[in-house]
Amino acid sequence: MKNALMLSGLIAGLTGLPALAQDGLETIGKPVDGAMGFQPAATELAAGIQSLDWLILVIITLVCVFVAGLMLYAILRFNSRANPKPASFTHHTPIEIAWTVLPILILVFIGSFSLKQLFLQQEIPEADITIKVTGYQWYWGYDYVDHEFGFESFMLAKEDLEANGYASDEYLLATDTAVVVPSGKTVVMQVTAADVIHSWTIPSFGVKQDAVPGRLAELWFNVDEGKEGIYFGQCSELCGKDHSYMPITVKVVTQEAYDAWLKGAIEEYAGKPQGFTVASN
Ligand SMILES: [Cu+2]
Repeated sequence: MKNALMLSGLIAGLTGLPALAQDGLETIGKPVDGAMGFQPAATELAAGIQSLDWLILVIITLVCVFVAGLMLYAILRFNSRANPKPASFTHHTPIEIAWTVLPILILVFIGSFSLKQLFLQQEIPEADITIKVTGYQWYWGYDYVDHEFGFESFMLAKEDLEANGYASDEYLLATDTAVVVPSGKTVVMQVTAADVIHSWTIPSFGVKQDAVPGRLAELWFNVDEGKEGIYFGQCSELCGKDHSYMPITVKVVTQEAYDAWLKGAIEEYAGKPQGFTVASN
């Protein structure tokens, strides 16, 4: 069965691009009805963001409980019936120092974790694969710059989902062509736009980057090995009337499946052969 799947993936990779490597790929990164919390983390970045979220959730819960407790205590202990003769002092230096220093310490503590995450996201490592993504009203264009080919990616209509191997609840998420990347490799996306500001994101990867016309921003991700599957995202910057209809589909495959897909894509889109290296490498 597995061999058959691999074979069909290989054939699909060599013959028709849209159906490529879809066979046997599980949909991992998509919103689920009624669910709370994050989509499953597929990268170190997403895992880091999610644990940071938990840490901050614990801290703000403690702060809220503490402040609410103080208020309750003040209401019960110092109302006019329980405390008919109120104290008349206006300043209390030790308390003022405490309520200044304590929040500073809490914020520095949070900052020491969140800055680490920010630097991890924003310091772009050396790329194994570079893909330029361009936002258009209302679709995405992808260029595999190492091999000098590119394609455009449009949302699939409801009636075309099944024929393309997607479930009916993947309407507004699935696209006719998908970004294909191998797991365990550093992918750098160069993000820009051709008309208005869009935003490229995959929640499960923990990445989101505004696509601004005339600017080239970068994001990176490296999907954990063993987490091959289909991941969805949606344009995340209001960009006009069809903003809701320019989703993002990323297929994460094994290195072998990627190589097979790349070979087909290079032929189909007349790109540079595999093994072609950019001058700077
Ligand atoms: Cu957009």
